[in-house]
Amino acid sequence: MPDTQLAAADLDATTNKTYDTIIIGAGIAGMYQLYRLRELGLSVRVFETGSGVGGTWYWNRYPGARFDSESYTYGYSFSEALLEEWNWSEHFAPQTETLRYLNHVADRFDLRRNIQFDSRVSAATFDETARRWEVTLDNGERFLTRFLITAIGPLSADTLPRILGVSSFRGQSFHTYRWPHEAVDFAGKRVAVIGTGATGVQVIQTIAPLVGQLTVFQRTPNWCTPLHNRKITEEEQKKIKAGYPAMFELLRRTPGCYIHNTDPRGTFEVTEEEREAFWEKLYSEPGFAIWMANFRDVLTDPKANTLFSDFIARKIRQRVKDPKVAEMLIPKCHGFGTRRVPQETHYFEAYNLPHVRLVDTRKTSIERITETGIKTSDAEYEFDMIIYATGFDAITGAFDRIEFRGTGGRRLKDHWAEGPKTFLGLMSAGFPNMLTIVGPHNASTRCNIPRCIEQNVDWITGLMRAARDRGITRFDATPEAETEWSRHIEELADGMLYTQVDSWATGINSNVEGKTVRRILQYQGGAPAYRERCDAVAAAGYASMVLT
Ligand code: NA7
Repeated sequence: MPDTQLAAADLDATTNKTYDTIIIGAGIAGMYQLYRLRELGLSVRVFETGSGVGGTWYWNRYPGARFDSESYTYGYSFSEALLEEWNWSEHFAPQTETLRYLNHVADRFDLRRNIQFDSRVSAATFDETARRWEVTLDNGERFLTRFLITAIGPLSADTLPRILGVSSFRGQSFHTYRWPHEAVDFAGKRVAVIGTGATGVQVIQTIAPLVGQLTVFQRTPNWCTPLHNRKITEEEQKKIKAGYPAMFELLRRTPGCYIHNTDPRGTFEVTEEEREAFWEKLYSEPGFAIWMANFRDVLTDPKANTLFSDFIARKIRQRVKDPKVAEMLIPKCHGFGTRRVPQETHYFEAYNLPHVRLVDTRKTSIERITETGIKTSDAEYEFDMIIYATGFDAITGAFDRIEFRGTGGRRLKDHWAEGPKTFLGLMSAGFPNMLTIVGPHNASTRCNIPRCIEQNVDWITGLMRAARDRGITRFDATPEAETEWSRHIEELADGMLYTQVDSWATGINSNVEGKTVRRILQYQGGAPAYRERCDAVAAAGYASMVLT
């Protein structure tokens, strides 16, 4: 690759743009990775598309955006002082508070001096001879680095619907991920929301009381359950702080690093009365208990899953006054928990408001966005605002948007064309010196994500330390290790009901060319088993990798 070598020499001679490590992304993962690598004494540069830190929490400023994980389980665990000084105000904090927290972390650990904001990485090419990456920003600036770490997020490649006329609408329109920094006024407005995933649910329940008229365009209903959020009292605050060590120890043992753990009983091992009482209790509990602490077979045994789905359907019928609307809101094509469970606060009651209406786009499809609103197969609606809560090209989409080229100029996008191929979800054979925090095949996308981010980062930091101490200038996963890990990922997902359902977790996105085939993108063995596998590789001197 003579061009690259020439370019590298040129950069070396004329600029001061060579680093030990470049990190792409200054969200929760990139910030923590930066902190750890600086401790090792490495020169590090972080490139961040946004104008501030926070990633997900920087971008998603839509009304109602908040945690579904208990706030105190979500914050970083690496600094006792940070844990001690930060007070979460609610059990499930809103986006504004989380962004404030991440800014506090950036200030406290003086992270900004190594972060270059407003800088989108467009390409990264491995130079085989020099054993390093050349990283290009979309303004053409180039940098060299021995190691490249992606911290680009699993849900950061937002997608607008592929509907005719999206750009022709003359009113206000927003994708939830690209929400403006300025306040948006809803008073008296005729508003459309397209999409009823976890994001759409948060938006709808929040703006329903504020708007003049709300029309929700729903293609697939989801099994939403109550969040039961509330303020943290002073007494609770003290208990949370005193309980941090025990809580983090618990989080290390649960499959998804949540404070909820699967109930060891099977659905049919208890009497009907016990079952109903247990499910009533779960329905009244905060957060994901209902998803994560349910009977052990609810997500694997179709009969158990149907029975529990019927329980939730009854709740929806009780809460939505119009029986026809209630039926529209009850999923018919997938069982509870086989897609991400949106957590709601008075979501179903929003549909009892006289100015809120629900349109089923499977019955009356959206034909086009017009200058003044939305035209479906049976009506034309006028709106002042359209909100696209239409989700993301998940997990691999952010990788596809950067031109990664490994050995022999091979594109990562091509290497992953039939689905991701990775070792530990942290690297891909033929892409040496590159590590993917929260990458595909990694436990983190089925996890209380900062917990798995910390695991990913700590493991990578161990590898970076070994590289520094042993003078390693190149590492790569072997193709055999990659094949074995990718097979392991498939095996773990075998028998899981979610693999039979279309969702972002199975790689489906109707708005992206080619994302129509379900794939196994996530590690399903649980975070503790994943951690053990990673630790074993490190303990064996990075077995299954070639280090030179
Ligand atoms: P999701 O969960 O992918 O939801 C996107 C929603 O948008 C979903 O209801 C889609 O319907 C709908 N959608 C997408 N394209 C269209 C078109 N063209 N027409 C009609 N409806 C459409 O994304 P979210 O942002 O809600 O959540 C992502 C994750 O962020 C979430 O799981 C949390 O972990 C945080 P579909 O279901 O595809 O029929």
